[in-house]
Amino acid sequence: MSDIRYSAAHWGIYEIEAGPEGPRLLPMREDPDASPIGLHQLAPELSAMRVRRPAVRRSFLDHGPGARTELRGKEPFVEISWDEAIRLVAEELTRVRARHGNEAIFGGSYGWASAGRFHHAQSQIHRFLNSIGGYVAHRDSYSLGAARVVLPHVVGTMDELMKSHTSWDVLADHCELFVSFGGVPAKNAQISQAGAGRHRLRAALERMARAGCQFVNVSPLASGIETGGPVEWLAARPGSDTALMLGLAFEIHASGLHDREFLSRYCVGWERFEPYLTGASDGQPKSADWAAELTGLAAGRIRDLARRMGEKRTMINAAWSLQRADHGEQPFWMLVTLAAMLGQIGLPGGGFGLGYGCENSIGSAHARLSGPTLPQGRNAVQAFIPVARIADMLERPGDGFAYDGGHYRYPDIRLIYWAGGNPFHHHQDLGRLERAWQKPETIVVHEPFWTPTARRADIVLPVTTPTEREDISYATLEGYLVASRPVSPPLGAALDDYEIFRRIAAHLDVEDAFSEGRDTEAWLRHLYDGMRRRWADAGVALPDFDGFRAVGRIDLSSHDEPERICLEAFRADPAAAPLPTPSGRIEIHSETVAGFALADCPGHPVWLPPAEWLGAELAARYPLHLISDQPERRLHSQLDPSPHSRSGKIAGREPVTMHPADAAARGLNDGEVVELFNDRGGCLAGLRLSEAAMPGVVRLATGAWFDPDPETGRDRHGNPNVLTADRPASSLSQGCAAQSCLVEIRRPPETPGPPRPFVLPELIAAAAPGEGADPERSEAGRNDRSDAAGQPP
Ligand SMILES: Nc1nc2c(c(=O)[nH]1)N[C@H]1C(S)=C(S)[C@@H](COP(=O)(O)OP(=O)(O)OC[C@H]3O[C@@H](n4cnc5c(=O)[nH]c(N)nc54)[C@H](O)[C@@H]3O)O[C@H]1N2
Ligand SMILES: Nc1nc2c(c(=O)[nH]1)N[C@H]1C(S)=C(S)[C@@H](COP(=O)(O)OP(=O)(O)OC[C@H]3O[C@@H](n4cnc5c(=O)[nH]c(N)nc54)[C@H](O)[C@@H]3O)O[C@H]1N2
Ligand SMILES: [Mo]
Repeated sequence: MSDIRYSAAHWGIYEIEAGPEGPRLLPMREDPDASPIGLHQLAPELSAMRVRRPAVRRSFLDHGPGARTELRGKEPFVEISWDEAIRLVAEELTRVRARHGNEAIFGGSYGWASAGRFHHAQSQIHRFLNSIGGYVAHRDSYSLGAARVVLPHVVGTMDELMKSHTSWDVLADHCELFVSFGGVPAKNAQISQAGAGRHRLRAALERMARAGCQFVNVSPLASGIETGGPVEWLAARPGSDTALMLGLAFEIHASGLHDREFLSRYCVGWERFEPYLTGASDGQPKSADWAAELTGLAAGRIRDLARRMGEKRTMINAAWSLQRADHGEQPFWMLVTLAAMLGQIGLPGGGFGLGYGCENSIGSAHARLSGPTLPQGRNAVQAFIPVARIADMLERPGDGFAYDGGHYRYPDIRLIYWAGGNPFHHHQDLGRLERAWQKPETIVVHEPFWTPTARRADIVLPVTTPTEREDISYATLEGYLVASRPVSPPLGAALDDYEIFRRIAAHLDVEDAFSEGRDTEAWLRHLYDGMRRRWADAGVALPDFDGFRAVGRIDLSSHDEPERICLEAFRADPAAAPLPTPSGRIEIHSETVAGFALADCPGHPVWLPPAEWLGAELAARYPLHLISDQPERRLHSQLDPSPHSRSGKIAGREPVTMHPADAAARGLNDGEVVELFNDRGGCLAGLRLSEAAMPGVVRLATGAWFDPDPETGRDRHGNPNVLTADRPASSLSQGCAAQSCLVEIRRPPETPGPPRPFVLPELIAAAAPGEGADPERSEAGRNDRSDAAGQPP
């Protein structure tokens, strides 16, 4: 029995402390480097942005589905009772299914939602939609669109690799040279999907540095590896990483430092790749001199690094950002190829990493057990989209698309149902998405907050936050199982996603299929008991559910595997532990991918210049490469209204970082409001000058709530996705390619008005008589306008 109660979130485990002014969140005391992000979850600035009652866009309520869809995001909402809202959603689902079939419902509903595993919104919505005959789903993620598709052809699934990275302990003991493309940013390792435990990155890097490991940061940003010691910065042009890796590979090969035995015993296709590398097949040796032209680095530095890589125990790592780009498959495929040439894969401290620093879990030595998951049932609809093709799907119903060697057609979507994501945060070219978003007849969104996506819905249903619910949190490799407890009661009329879906299911006569007769408590017990049986088989004993709840948290560190080495078993015996590729070996050349005959992703890694990068013709007009990376002070768009996120802004706008020389050339000063623009759109941001950005590169993190000026359409808050291109990584993966984007920056032609991202939409209380009898409509639950009026802009 413990008297500490916990609340778990993607960015950490927090202790709930009762105080005279209400509950507070504190960092878990065992966490050596807790993330401040989640401490602000209870901030009044956030509750002011809550959706408190079900709400319907006015034209939709007055004229029905499809009415004035161009007014989405621009019209007032009418608040209605839960009974009316449930009936409205149920009737819409029934209408669309009867008239167009379940293939007309997009329920992909991508997004991070909350860390709890029962209240996981994606699982809830998919289970619900399956119980009514299915929905159009999405494949892959914005995080790893290109990697998830290409890596199974090359070395194995991304899911498996993420769980089997060589542990930090092994790196500290054996790694002599750590070369990272895209850094190992502590800002990103604050987070692990489903709940970070102890934050370990900082200590791990410092320990490696103390042990004498050398660090090389290949990145447009000097920051991103903090070791307490020196870090060598190679400021290669963004998007040129594959060329640099080829240059390194060429020099390693030319010096005879490549491991022929490893290449023949553990790999296939080296003989197909070698002539490309040397230039025998295309007349272009991929030498350091060739790579120097493309990357902007001195050829001597590339040769020097190649030599050191050939001589030392070397770990080569790539951040996920590299593959969130045009031809994003190539840097990951080439990284594995380069590591194979060094022949250290499966040895302690050597080989490759695909995401050290991207999440706290990567490099962890904790147990890799599978946590509780809500069963989603079977989806009777076959149609799907690669996740980032949403605007394409809405604009081009019936058109074909290629994906992983297959050919498919876009469905004709009439209804979008979203729970647990924010497409007006996560998608590229938001201007295009705004136009495509007008096509469906009906858009239903479950949200705790009035996010840009909620504001662009027809029906918005208010959802509880994770701090208002009991749940089980477990993230693989994080070392804790947490009984997450509610911190405060639901605000306004908010309900859990589960309860909303249960009520709609009841209306549609599928309640038993959806709920199986369980309430939330019964589900938590059921999911826990299933996990407890599975873990018992794996030798991990858990108390019963009541015992778990009583202790609040279970530390799993006695099951750690500190000696974890990626692909160790494969190296020891490739016949006994083959890879899940067609050959069972590392595929430097893939017959399968070659067989797809794709010009933008041939059978082995190649250099293909991105459509937008500093080497493109377009750079004459838009000479700055925009990095839209993950934000330090929030998770994507989550908690952007919090004081922690706001305190990172410049006069209420997201900061854009620029090299002083680029600013001087444009006559711009630190701290002023600037406009970023290209042919797709524009946004305002606050200028921050720093020599940590390489010249020609600017950085505007993602997640500032989209705030288009109604007059100009220009975003006033600093959301980079008005600028990014909605262009797939390739026809292999169709992955998100946000990082390939050129812009220009100037002082805005007119004095800009203030940003208004955190202002509620106009809400009209329904006037129907008798409504006052609705018990949810208590004064406390009303959407009190004074809440919003009291806030800073
Ligand atoms: N330009 C650019 N764009 C990018 C990226 C980039 O690098 N550059 N990165 C991409 C990546 S990697 C990702 S993962 C995506 C992230 O994109 P998203 O996952 O869509 O972003 P979040 O802001 O986390 O959105 C989660 C939403 O769920 C809501 N929510 C939280 N809990 C619950 C709940 O219990 N129920 C319901 N119904 N809702 C809940 C939150 O309020 C929030 O609005 O962005 C992508 N977009
Ligand atoms: N605080 C915080 N942490 C997060 C998230 C968050 O929203 N907030 N999101 C989480 C999620 S969903 C994901 S998927 C991961 C994403 O992890 P990543 O995709 O790796 O994260 P990013 O921050 O987009 O990029 C990391 C760094 O890569 C470098 N970089 C960008 N482009 C290039 C390039 O072309 N070449 C090279 N060599 N370097 C480049 C930049 O220095 C950038 O800071 O982060 C997770 N961690
Ligand atoms: Mo992500």
